[in-house]
Amino acid sequence: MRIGLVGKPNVGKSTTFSALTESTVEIANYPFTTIDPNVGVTFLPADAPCPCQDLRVKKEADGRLESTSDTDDRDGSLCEPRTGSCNGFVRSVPVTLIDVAGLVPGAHDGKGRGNQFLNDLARCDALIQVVDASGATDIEGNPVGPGACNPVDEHSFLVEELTMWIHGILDTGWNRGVRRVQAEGEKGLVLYLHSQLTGIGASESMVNAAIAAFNIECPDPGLAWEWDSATLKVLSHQLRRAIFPLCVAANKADEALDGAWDALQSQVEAEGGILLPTSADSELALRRASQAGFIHYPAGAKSFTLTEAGEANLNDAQRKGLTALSNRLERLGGTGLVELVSRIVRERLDRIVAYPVQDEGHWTDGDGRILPDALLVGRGTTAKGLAYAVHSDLGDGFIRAVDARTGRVIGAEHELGDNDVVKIVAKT
Ligand SMILES: Nc1nc2c(ncn2[C@@H]2O[C@H](COP(=O)(O)OP(=O)(O)OP(=O)(O)O)[C@@H](O)[C@H]2O)c(=O)[nH]1
Ligand SMILES: [Mg+2]
Repeated sequence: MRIGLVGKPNVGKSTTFSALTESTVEIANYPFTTIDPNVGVTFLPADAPCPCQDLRVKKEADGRLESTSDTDDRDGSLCEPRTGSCNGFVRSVPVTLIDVAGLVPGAHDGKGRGNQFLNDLARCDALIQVVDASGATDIEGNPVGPGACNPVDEHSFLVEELTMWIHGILDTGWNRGVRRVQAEGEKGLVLYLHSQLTGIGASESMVNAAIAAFNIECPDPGLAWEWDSATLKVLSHQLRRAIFPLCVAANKADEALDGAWDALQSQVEAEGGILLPTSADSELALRRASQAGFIHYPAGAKSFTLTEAGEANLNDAQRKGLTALSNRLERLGGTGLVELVSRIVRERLDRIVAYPVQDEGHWTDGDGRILPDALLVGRGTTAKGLAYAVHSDLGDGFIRAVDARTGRVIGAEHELGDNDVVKIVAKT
């Protein structure tokens, strides 16, 4: 599960990345602060309670475990996540984020940092465009003050650049490539497009969806190898929609005028995307205060409270800063970041969480670790698909699986449900 952060320079991509991955990267108020991509992992709270809740209920009923005490700092959670955490049965699941250099108009012609770095976004399941909702930076990211740019323009040019990136990949060798598959008709065209675009994460069903939309837009396009650049661009636009569904973080919402993102929101939602106002800066400050032990701020919460250490150690300036943050959170209804990524994963990408284990009785791995992994997989993923998601050897050697909740054997093609606990039996 990978999500890429894109947008013009100086909008807060790296701030978003740093806040969500709790890592330190370069952030500054000028364009092209980031050149090499940053890759990291963020953790999102799973929708359903961690299966360790069921395990606790079972163990307590069998008299093998005392009920949770008030002083339990994990609020009853029993699992031992290899990565992420689980408290009060709220399990966090990993999502990889990629933060790249800013994109400027004309990037496909080499402007700014060009668009070659977009290859770093290949194989992302979705892209988040970060826009500057405060409108204080121009289209190239220079901080020039209010009214410098508006989010709709930022979005339009980004869509154009992504389309031109795909166009650039197709344009090379189009004529020769398409002639070679002409005998196979539309099927040949799909296979050809798929082969050209697998490198950027296109699946055959994405290509099919794009061709269907293209056929409606261009009902009589003529022979494929004779398509001119404009026709190829229409196709590239539909391919962009299918391969990289765009959602938007209307960032710097803390400094934006009310309604600054309304027009863009309608546009993005009309295309099936999601736009939420965000304040990456606030999320970063809150995560840092939480890491320092001064506040309780569960990821994505709409408010925070001071810890005992916070009450005892914060100086006046820090208290003032936190009060200002608290007011911001109230006004914006949270910083929006975790909510945006969670909604993309759930609504746009339709992911479920599966828990692979080695011991179907104790729900542990080979080392006795309880529910060590929580994997986000696509709805419709089969038992064998999960085996491949864990490790290709496990997929190749797949024999059968066991639904650890019911103890029933399930076959390779069995579709998993959300929150399933699954043992995979494979040849080694
Ligand atoms: N007011 C406000 N400022 C923000 C917010 N998020 C980021 N900033 C500021 O915006 C500036 C740019 O942030 P970066 O995260 O470096 O932006 P970027 O998009 O990664 O920039 P490039 O790497 O140059 O493309 C910095 O001064 C941040 O502190 C926010 O939510 N609100
Ligand atoms: Mg950056």
